[in-house]
Amino acid sequence: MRIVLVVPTYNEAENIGRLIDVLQEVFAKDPANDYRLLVVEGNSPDGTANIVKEKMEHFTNVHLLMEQKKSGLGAAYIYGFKYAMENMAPDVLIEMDADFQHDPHDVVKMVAKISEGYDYVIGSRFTSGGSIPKEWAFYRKLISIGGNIFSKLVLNIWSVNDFTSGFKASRVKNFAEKLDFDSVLSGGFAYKIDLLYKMHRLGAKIAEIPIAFGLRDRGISKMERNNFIDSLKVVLMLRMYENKAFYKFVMVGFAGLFVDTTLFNILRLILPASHTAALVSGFIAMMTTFTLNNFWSFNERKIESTSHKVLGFIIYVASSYVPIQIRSMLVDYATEHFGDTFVVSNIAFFIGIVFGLVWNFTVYSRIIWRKKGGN
Ligand SMILES: Nc1nc2c(ncn2[C@@H]2O[C@H](COP(=O)(O)OP(=O)(O)OP(=O)(O)O)[C@@H](O)[C@H]2O)c(=O)[nH]1
Ligand SMILES: [Mg+2]
Repeated sequence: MRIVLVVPTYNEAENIGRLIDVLQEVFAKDPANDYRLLVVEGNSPDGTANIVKEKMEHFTNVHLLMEQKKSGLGAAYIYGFKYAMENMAPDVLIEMDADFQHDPHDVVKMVAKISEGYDYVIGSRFTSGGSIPKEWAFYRKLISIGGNIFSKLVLNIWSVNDFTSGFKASRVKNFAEKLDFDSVLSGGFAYKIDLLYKMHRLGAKIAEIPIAFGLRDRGISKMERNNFIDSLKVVLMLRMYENKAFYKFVMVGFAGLFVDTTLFNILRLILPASHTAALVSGFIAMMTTFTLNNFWSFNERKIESTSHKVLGFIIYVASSYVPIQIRSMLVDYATEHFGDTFVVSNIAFFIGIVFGLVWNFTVYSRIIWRKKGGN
């Protein structure tokens, strides 16, 4: 496989030369694969680029991509990924920092995981065996650990423990090549969460390998002060986009109601008994909403095969019955205890509807149209 390591640098003159040397030793240990290094240089004033150029005279697998100016970590990586995919024909893209916080020797382990069949390998600080520097200030530990738990809960991705690791390998075919880089929500640090989310959505098989995240070896940190807020914003925005399916599902519900009442009133005139009309219109309305949900609300997770559609529809009908039954029990209970008035029965009815919305959406999004790729 051809592996391209993308390493962004800004004022890493003290680290980059040594990193290139160490990487060459690492690459030599895995001769079955063809490793290339692409340095994305933020036009550092400290001469980082010159050191890279010197190394390029000795090592033909080192490439330099110059940015006009420093424009953030996410921007640098995306520039590098795009360039690599357009010009270097990679099978695997690896992202790694230049300051030795990521152990270059772990690169080979990541590539081995990709060879095993994983599509996205995360060097994880929060999986068993991984670690963050004990020297970090309490608040940095808190933000890092808390932020990861928060991301996991809000984004509902249970197979990942480290959402902000900067050490990752991505399979290009079917995955990195399909990433929509233009819609990445952050040019800074939080691009990591966004790309991870997108890979997960693409159905990538994800593996974490434990890494000990060190202290930066030399040079100064470029960590932006707003990383935390930026990340929080990205996590919440991703979740909101996810909820687009929910708004569509509610609209489909209204369409269903419309079909149901219209058909009922037409059929009532044609069919001998009104209850038959109600049954038929209800069934057709359900088929309509099922189809609309399949092709619109959950279009990214569309059910294609007929057998799966039939099975999906059976679950759909069965599960839709649950909130209807509960709603009727609620109305019963409320009217018995608080009086059979318009207000009481309608409040109970409304609570039942809200429960039904949550119930149905949960069953639809978690069971019938569940995401591919686990979780
Ligand atoms: N091209 C480019 N590289 C950057 C930019 N910001 C950071 N980098 C590089 O990206 C990598 C990660 O940045 P760091 O400053 O180490 O961030 P960090 O690891 O979160 O923080 P520390 O723990 O303090 O090192 C390093 O190799 C930096 O040189 C940027 O705006 N442009
Ligand atoms: Mg660093």
